[in-house]
Amino acid sequence: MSDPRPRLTSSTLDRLHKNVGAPGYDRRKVASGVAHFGPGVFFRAHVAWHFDRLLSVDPRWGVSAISLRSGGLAQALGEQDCLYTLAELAEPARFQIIGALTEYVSGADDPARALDRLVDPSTKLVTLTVTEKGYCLDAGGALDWKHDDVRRDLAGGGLLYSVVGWLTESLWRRREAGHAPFTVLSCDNLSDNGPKLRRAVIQFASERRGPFFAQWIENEVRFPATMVDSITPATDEALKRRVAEATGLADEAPVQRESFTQWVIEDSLGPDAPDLARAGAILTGDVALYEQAKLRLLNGAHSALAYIGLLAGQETTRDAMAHRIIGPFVERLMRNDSAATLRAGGGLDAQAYVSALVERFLNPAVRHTLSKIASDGSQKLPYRILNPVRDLLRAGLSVDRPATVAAAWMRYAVGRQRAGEKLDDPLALQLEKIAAACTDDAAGDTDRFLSLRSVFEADLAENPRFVAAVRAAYGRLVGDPLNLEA
Ligand code: CS2
Repeated sequence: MSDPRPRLTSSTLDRLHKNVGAPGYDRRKVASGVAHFGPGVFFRAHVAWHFDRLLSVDPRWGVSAISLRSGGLAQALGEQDCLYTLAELAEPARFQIIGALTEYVSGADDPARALDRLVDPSTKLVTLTVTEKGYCLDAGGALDWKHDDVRRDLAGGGLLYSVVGWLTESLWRRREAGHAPFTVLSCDNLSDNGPKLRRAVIQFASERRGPFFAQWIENEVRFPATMVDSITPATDEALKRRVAEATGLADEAPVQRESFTQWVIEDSLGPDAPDLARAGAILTGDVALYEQAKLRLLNGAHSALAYIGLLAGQETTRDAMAHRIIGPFVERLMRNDSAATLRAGGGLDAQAYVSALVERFLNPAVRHTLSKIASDGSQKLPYRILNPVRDLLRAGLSVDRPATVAAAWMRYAVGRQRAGEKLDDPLALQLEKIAAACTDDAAGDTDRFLSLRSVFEADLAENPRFVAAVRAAYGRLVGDPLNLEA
């Protein structure tokens, strides 16, 4: 511990500086009604913040955080009574202590404790932020039976690895114990996240425990779709210093996010569910409308800024958005291409949405690194860029700009490989192999990448318009990373 200030704990809360928000409820009375998989920064800055608000009016909805891997924040949060600081990146910044976590359990190190929590009848809701790759789905969105974690969980060796394995096992035990199931709320950037997870769990449960149990899940368990949104840069040492100065207490697990936050939830949480509308969530029958706009406009633009920006030597989303060539290109991608693929009706003003995004990307208070967004491209591109490409092709519209983003991702992979830097992607090995074989010949190189069926399904990889557009864009980028349009 380098910071000389006292550590943030329940007993130091009275030493917080004025103007720092603290839990407005008695934490000793809080019960764990929620279990959460994937307690990374996004969860702590967004999902847990909503429950923190709810706890002021209803103490049943504290959150047990379960990490799927070892280590992580167990020690830091353990030493802080599971308290941490949220820095809201406005001008001026606001700081608030979040008290919604009741415990932090490493599912890998202490699986029995994690399972007990999931099976406990007081756990009514299981939320997840495990990123796209955490769902173990194939390119078509179905459960990937070849995935190592799925295979190991199917074999049933005792330990659990995949999210579908954890959910199936805990639902099985609840049913055996005569407890009602929990509701499962996926909070990741996947289109149709709830229904996709539901299908995967039902398929897995049928193989693992038989069709009768799968049928029980189908009839009894709710998997509402959700859309989550708040730009959440990673925690770094600068944030820790800033938080300690502003609050007067040292915190080893603070998080930061922009002020904007949105949680849209399908209005089918069932009885006995937290009243998340009271915490600021939007409950609606039409999550798809919000989710499509968010994935294609915000996340699509993010990936474009990341790959193109990194090729051109930029560091943050703000740098890339403010760049005289990249910014206007990404704005055209949003306004002309992605927006044209959004479902009509529903009252969403896509152009106003884009204008708000441009402001958010340019927010000087937010330092969001492109390298973080660039990770896991093989998992992100299909939702953000390739699904819109399908719609553009169907409508007979140009796919040049989204194809440029796909080509920039390929060039990014080649560049990392040549620089001897590892790719942060579940397909890193395959991508590095492809990148190593690349010679800067547009046709040969793009063919290699397009042969990755788990990213480019045959409908795209064999579509002459898409292939031609990717080749042309790749060829332009080889010569000049800013040569974005013909
Ligand atoms: C980003 C998202 O890292 C990424 O891929 O695009 O985390 C993005 O910041 C959030 O979805 C915003 O809500």
